Amino acid sequence: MNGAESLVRTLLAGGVNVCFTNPGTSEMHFVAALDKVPGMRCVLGLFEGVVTGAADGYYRMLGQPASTLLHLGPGLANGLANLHNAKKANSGIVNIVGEHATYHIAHDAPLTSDIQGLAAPMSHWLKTSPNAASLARDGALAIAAARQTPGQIATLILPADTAWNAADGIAEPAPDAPVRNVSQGAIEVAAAMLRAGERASLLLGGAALRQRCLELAGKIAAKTGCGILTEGANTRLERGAGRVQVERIPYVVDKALAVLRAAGNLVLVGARQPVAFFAYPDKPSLLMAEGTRSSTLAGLDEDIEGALEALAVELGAIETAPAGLARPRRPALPAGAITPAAIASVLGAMLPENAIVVDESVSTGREFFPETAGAPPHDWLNNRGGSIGYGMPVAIGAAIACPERKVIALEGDGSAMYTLQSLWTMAREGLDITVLILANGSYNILRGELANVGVKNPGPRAVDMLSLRRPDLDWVSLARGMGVEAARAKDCEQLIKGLKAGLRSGGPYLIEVVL
Ligand SMILES: Cc1ncc(C[n+]2csc(CCOP(=O)(O)OP(=O)(O)O)c2C)c(N)n1
Repeated sequence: MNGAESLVRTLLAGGVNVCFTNPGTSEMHFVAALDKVPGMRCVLGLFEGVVTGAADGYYRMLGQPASTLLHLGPGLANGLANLHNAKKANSGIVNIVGEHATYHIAHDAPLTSDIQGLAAPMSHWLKTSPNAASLARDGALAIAAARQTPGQIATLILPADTAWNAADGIAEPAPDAPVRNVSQGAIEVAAAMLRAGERASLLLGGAALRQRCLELAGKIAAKTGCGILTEGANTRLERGAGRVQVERIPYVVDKALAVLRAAGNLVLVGARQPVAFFAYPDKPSLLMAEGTRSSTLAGLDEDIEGALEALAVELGAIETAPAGLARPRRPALPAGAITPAAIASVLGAMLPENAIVVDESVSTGREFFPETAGAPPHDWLNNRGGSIGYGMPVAIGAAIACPERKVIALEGDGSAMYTLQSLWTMAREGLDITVLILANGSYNILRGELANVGVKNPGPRAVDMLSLRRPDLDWVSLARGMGVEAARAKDCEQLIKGLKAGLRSGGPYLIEVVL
């Protein structure tokens, strides 16, 4: 077998059986090996941001890394923004990047570049495999790195001759290391903070946002009266009827400061001290209120569920009924003009049980939570890295990870344009994804940001840089042009009809929601 085949077989032996790809000449032996070895699901993306974002969504839902296959430095560079988002979401990815044959690099051919230099900032683990005999072992190291807790971006650079030369066989990744338990000291400090009689809150992130952990947090809240908070954007939040609700720290700094003033001291569980998304003149970067303290119960690399369980035991809360359970509630279906509030009601009324909501709704979606809190249990995924264009690719990965579940992608029209090639992959793979394009014809959030950073009375040229008009985007045509059925909704009745059609279709469907 050649190196490429040894790598593909190593990936499969290591449980990596999906490859999101956009290949080129230097990866042709790898592509040929995909054909030769059964068991790898290969998914083509027509832009590398689709590929890396899909691998992110896949990990978020399964907790298992997928692999990518990208074409040299430029292919990697196209995928970096969503690799950045995946890194911030702690998603494990075996990120494979082709490279020229080792002896060709010295000649500075057109596609030669510093791939390691490009990859390093977005990778936790990075290696260029030196020869075909090493490739399987390096692949196994990459898998083991990606499978760490939390997940890691493991970038393996694959010179073409390592793929085509003869290899010895496959390699097996080291078994997953057990996740570290938190210290008794951390549990006692957290318990003391919650018992102290001062106002306190749990700030949850990462695995702490899964149902069992939320239930434990709810028990602790019922016993101690503490609040339960999360960061504004999360990798995967399990919510809906019967689950413990959490309050998100708002994006807008003044609102965030008010929430944190009310929250008091913070017990951090899979989360860090909260920071503002951006700096603004005369506003703080760190959001914790003056005079409050924080203690870390568990980091993302520790056993978060075990830590919450131990804290609940320490506080005598383990048998307590959890506080803050969301009661089942479906809002009434609205009629007439489409507003952000009306969209929230439609979602609350129609979210199917077990749906996966990928939220890139930006300014339109700020108030989607209250109206959807009592919908049947579902997952809510946000952009952890702030680089827009994450939503539709992540929806692809989630749909491939969970083919039995309905995926709903809520997309600002500006954000959706970054990775609209995703629609083609959705059509080709027949993925059960309903995309709502929130078509306000602008980078609406940035209008507010212009004021927030202190720009008064912006002129027409500045305002024009935040407009998506001239020409208007025709999302129905864009979707149909990529094989995705689509409808335009100009009022709530049309939105409801479109959402019904999309959810019933079992495949990809796009609704242009005209705001
Ligand atoms: C890669 C990248 N480029 C630019 C930005 C800056 N940015 C943040 S939000 C935004 C506009 C989002 O527009 P849209 O998705 O239509 O949502 P809206 O603001 O209209 O609610 C831009 C350009 C970014 N976050 N990431």
